[in-house]
Amino acid sequence: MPGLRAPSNYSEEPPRHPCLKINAKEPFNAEPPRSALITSYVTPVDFFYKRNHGPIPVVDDIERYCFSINGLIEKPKELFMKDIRNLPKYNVTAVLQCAGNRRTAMSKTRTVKGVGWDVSAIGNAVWGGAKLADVLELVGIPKLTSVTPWGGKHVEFVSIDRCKEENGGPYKASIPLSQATNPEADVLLAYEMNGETLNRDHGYPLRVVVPGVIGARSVKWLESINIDAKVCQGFFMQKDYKMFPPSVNWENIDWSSRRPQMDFPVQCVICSLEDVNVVKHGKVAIKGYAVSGGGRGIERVDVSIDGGKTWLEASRYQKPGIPYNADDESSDKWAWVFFEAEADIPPSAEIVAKAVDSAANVQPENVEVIWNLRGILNTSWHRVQVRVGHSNMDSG
Ligand SMILES: Nc1nc2c(c(=O)[nH]1)N[C@H]1C(S)=C(S)[C@@H](COP(=O)(O)O)O[C@H]1N2
Ligand SMILES: [Mo]
Repeated sequence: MPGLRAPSNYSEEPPRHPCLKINAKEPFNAEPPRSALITSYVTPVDFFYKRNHGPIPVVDDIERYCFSINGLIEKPKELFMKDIRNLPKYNVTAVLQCAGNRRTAMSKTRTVKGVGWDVSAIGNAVWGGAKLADVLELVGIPKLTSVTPWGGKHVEFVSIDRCKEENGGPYKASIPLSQATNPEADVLLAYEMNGETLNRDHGYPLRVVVPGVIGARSVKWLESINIDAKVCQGFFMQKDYKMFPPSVNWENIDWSSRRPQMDFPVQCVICSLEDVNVVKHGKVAIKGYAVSGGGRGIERVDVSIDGGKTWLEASRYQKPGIPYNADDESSDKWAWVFFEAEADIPPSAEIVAKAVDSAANVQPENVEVIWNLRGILNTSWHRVQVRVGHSNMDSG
């Protein structure tokens, strides 16, 4: 492909910040410490989790870089960076969350398959780019289209990276055409992250950002777009990132029986405390992030210091000092909400947090009831243990 190249090994990886905890080296998968997440509403690029399935592509010549739009449309077209930059630019503050976030905790109940993640396979960034709805108009697909005259119903994004799951082929995924052509869905072809040119780890020169949907559908290093009658048949849509019940194991799994996961469910995590803490004083700050998929706001975050017997409501904000209100026009619809509470704890306490979204969806109490063999979507109540005692470590 002009200007964009996929290395076959890991000799051309970009530099990364040393604070990241590396969960897998090749392909590179890493997350920041949880305490780093709540230091800033907009996650700095260096601290933003990196989730890859192959070596990071290289741009040799940005002037020559282009991607094609093909499939069930009137006429295929090639688009260059200048064509995308010529369209109206939008900045959308949106969370990207890997479906595997909190997988390590799920695997403690029963083994699951996949890269282990603590609670930081998530970040909130300001993505800058063109709306996919505007891009698709360039090939004659009007806004709010659910099917093209040639029967196209899905928009497939194809990358250039080499993934072993695709037998050396590129990463790909699709979303419904109705979502892609809906300006309010804010699906972007992004070339900026937090006001800077997208870096290589996050998809330079151009990536898809699908707000409110698991990160797996936000394809990086875009090589082509395909308008298809069918949902993408790639590995990551058909043989991965599907939610199975706890009864399904590797012997009886039928991948075709389930839909590809799209929206993520309501989630919240305490980031001011590690899994096990020894604090000097009985007063602890309980702070973290809460977010829901599909653009649903966070209605409430409840915290408990007695393992969930009694609860108190945390305060919520996106901008420091301003209480969060999901109905407020100025709230960021696709972004996370920080929550905060302070509590006097007994000598030994289990601290719990659970969020409720605007559709009154609540997180499940236990990980066991949502256990699934791929270890995705662990949104169970987040629990940490705190003991008051003497130690050099003081997280209070
Ligand atoms: N081309 C390509 N796109 C990709 C991936 C990938 O491996 N290759 N990983 C996906 C997954 S599973 C996630 S969670 C997000 C991670 O994006 P990030 O690395 O920018 O945080 O990118 C998605 N897009
Ligand atoms: Mo992911």
